[in-house]
Amino acid sequence: MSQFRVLVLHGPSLNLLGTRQPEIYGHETLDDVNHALHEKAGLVGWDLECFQSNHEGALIDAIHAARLDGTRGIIINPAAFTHTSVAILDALNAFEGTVIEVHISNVHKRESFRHHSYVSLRADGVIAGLGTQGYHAALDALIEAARVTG
Ligand code: CA2
Repeated sequence: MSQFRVLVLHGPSLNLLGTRQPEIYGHETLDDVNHALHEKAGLVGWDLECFQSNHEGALIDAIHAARLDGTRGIIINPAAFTHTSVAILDALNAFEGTVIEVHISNVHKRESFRHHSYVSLRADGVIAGLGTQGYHAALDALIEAARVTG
C-alpha cells in the first residue's frame, strides 16, 4: 500500500485521559492510545501524526496544515468543541480527504447538549461509545477504504 498520511486530532481535556473519570473515558492514557495507533499505522507503512490541543485555533491550524501536506485522512475527537464549534466544521469542510469523528463515550446516552455535533455535518463516519477502541475502528476503516480504492 502506498504512503498514506493520517492526522489524529484530540480536543480539549483529552490530555487527561486515563487520569480522571475512568468510568466514562477508561484507563488508557492519551500516550497509550497514540502509541497503539502509531503501531497499527506502521504495520501498513502509513505515516500517522497525533496532535492534542485545548485550543480551538490550534486544532484549526492543524486541519489547515493537513490540507497542504498530503494528509488523506483525519481522525478527530473534537471533545467539547464537537458541540460548539462552527469554526472547526468550516476548517474540516475545506479539507478534501476522509474525516472520521470519534467519541470515546456514547454521547447519545449522555446530556442532551452532547447529542448535537457540528463536526458530524462533515464527517464521513462517526464512532461513539466504543471507548478508546473507537480510534482503532476509525483507523481500520481508513485502511480498509484505501485497500479498496487505492
Ligand atoms: O466521548 C468523548 O470522546 C467526548 O468527545 C469527550 C469530551 C466530551 O465533551 C464530549 O461530549 C464527548 C470530553 C473530553 C474530556 O476528556 C477527559 C478525559 C479524562 C478526564 C477528564 C476529561
